[in-house]
Amino acid sequence: MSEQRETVAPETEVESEFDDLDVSEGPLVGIIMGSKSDWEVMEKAAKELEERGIEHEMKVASAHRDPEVVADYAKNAHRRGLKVIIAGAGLAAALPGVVAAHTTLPVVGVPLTSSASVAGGLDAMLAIAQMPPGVPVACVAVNGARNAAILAARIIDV
Ligand code: RP5
Repeated sequence: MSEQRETVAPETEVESEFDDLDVSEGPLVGIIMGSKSDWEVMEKAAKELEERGIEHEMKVASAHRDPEVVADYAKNAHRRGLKVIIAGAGLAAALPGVVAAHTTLPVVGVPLTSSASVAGGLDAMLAIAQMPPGVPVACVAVNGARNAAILAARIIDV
């Protein structure tokens, strides 16, 4: 009679290791912006999330200046436990749309004014709102970072 050995499928071992991982402790909302010059306005989103006790993170990366960084961030966001991404940018504000192109997570875009803005940020607002069918981005008011955070909180229902 052959020796009986308990065998565990490799998939099962991996799955049980994942069972021990607590992703609930990581950030739920990612706040990304195109430039350090956006920080002052985008901080209002962080403050709102802070007050609501919602874990979040902030990152500066430009869709035009750091395209690979932005793509990697968006591609890994779901796996890292993020539920919503808030993306703020000014001028030709491609950032929210590029993030949305690389993730199925909901993306809230914040059009920002900057020193070179046209019509007080209308350039950024149109760039964010006028997404092609199939790649949605929610768009709040120009400099509406706080509303973006409130919307993110409602999306994740906390
Ligand atoms: C955008 O260009 C940024 O989001 C920022 O609002 C604007 C100006 O950037 P800086 O020249 O101040 O870095 O990409």
